[in-house]
Amino acid sequence: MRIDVLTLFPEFIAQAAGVGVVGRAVERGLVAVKAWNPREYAAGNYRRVDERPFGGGPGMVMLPEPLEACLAAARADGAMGPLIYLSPQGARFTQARARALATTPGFLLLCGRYEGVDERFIEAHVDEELSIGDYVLSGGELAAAVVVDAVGRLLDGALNDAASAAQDSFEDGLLDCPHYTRSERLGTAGVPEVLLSGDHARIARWRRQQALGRTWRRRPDLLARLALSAEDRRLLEEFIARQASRADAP
Ligand code: 9WO
Repeated sequence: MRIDVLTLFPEFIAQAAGVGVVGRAVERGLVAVKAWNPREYAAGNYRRVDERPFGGGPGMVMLPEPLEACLAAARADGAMGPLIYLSPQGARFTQARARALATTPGFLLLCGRYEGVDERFIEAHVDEELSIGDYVLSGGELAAAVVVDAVGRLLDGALNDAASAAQDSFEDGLLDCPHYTRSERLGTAGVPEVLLSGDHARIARWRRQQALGRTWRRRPDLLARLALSAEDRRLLEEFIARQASRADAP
């Protein structure tokens, strides 16, 4: 797959795609991440990429011409797939959207700066607008890095253990269960006894119950969208009953 990013800060994207699981996916040739700087396609000695908005007001707007030339260069180089603009006005980027993008040959990400991008460029060239959450950043680069990371780690062969991806939070619509490692005691806090039992079926049931219970407690909106199996409902009811009987239940 290839991901092409239009950004005034290409080194930001190179950093994000150079470390960890996604960095390894790049090394393994599973994904190529290429950044394109509209400034290199801007006219004149000053290479202006922004202008004052028509109608007045604070801030600046990204000029459409450098973006069009930059996009044309990326497409001519083989960039493929939809052009996605990262903005607070976009549809929410979800694990499901990450999963869908991971099955495609590629896509392009447009990072805005200043007050945003001239609307005519968006109408002419942008296929989709995505938001990673309800907050305003100083530019689209952090959001683009989030999309590159969430998609890159899903590519076949990116994670060393194929089972890891299947166990992710959200892959089954639930939050993750808690995890423990050495030491067996941390101050006065111990590890749940079941995890030391060696009984793998019991451990799997406990983890499933924790995932269900945490989702019920922290993200009831996620749980409401799921059709739980009879066994899941039993595990969740047991979790709820147990926490109701605990004086220290949070
Ligand atoms: C800047 C600004 C300056 C003066 C007056 C009004 C202003 N509005 C903005 C603004 O919203 N700038 C955005 C910065 C323009 C598009 C790129 N930027 C951005 C993307 N901020 N936050 C995102 C983003 C992207 C995806 N998900 C969440 C947030």
